[in-house]
Amino acid sequence: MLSMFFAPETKEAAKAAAGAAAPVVEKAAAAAPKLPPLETAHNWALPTEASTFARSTDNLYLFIVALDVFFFVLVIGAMVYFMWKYKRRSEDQKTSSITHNGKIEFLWSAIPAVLLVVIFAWAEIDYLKQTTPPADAINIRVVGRQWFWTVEYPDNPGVSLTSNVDEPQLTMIVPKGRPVRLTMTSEDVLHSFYIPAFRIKKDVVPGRYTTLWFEATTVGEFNIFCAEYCGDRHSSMTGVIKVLEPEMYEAALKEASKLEAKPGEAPAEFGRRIYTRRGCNACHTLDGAPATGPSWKALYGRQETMADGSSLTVDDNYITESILRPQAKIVAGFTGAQMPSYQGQLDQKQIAALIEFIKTQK
Ligand code: HEC
Ligand SMILES: [Cu+2]
Repeated sequence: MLSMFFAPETKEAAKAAAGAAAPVVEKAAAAAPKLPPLETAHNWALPTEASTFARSTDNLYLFIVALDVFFFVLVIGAMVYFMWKYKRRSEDQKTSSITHNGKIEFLWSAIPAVLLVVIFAWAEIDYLKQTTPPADAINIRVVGRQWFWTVEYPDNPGVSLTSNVDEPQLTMIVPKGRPVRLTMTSEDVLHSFYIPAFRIKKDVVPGRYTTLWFEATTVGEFNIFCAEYCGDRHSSMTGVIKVLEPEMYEAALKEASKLEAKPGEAPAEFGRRIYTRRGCNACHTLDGAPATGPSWKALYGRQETMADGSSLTVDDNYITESILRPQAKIVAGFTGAQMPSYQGQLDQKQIAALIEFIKTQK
């Protein structure tokens, strides 16, 4: 688990080790932002404080640590002192009869009780703040899937960002100094949405909506993690949240979710970018190994057997249908419910580029 604190280094090492075996990952890495380091703000080795909740959460945490240290020294110190003071001095020394001391017993019950109430009240005040999003918060929807996040902005229709299982990539953009409210759900198993620098974390549950809110205070890039073990590639369910000055927010949002062919870019190359940017690679490999979905190796033109026993030749129409209405025909050996529909999320040009990319996977 410690390795997450050294994410950038281990990523580099992993990439070097993987070598030429992962050409797609190499390509994606050039465009994708690196996982930002979990810099420490001070000597307590806590992550950067980048939201309005961070300081008060840390203060409470440090208060509890300080109490622990104080009582540890007090109790262990008293024990060592009494061991020395009441050591048996001779063979025939007898222990005097012990009764009790009401005053001391009262104090060692009352003082911890008061301290516990202080901790409870402090935590409860913070908790209430953290569970009541302000009415003017920006709404963002988050969907967790094995093993990526999809982030959509209802106030900016069509803006959709996806994290990536092979490389951390830009997953969410928010303005500094404005409250943001997340409405979250899962399409498969339990996940947990976690931004350490903001000190927020909440379970993302299938069939239910959970909410979370925050206000970012620092411009920069911070990690998003999944904090609930959710299967094989749970540890790569990471993303990057970017905090911007408010005046740059809307434009950056449009720019980041724009997925258009660059001038002079071959359709297959553009298709490769969509494959990683939209998270198809979470379920479809290129090396022939089946994952959650069938591999795309030698997919185009092959005879595919469906779950109902029929068979067909994979062509442009079938691929388009698989992307827009995945439930229409289910490949034998796979579950229909797992592939999300990209109806309204991928346009004709993007689908054509995906088809061109699939054709190149011989
Ligand atoms: C959450 C996992 C998941 C993601 C993400 C996903 N798929 Fe799929 N996909 C599946 C599964 C499972 C199947 C097989 C079941 C079926 O046919 O619906 C499948 C089937 C397909 C097929 C038919 C493959 C065959 O062998 O006949 C195509 C084409 C396809 N997906 C394209 C895409 C594209 C393009 C994307 C990204 C924009 C994508 N998928 C993202 C899970 C996924
Ligand atoms: Cu997860």
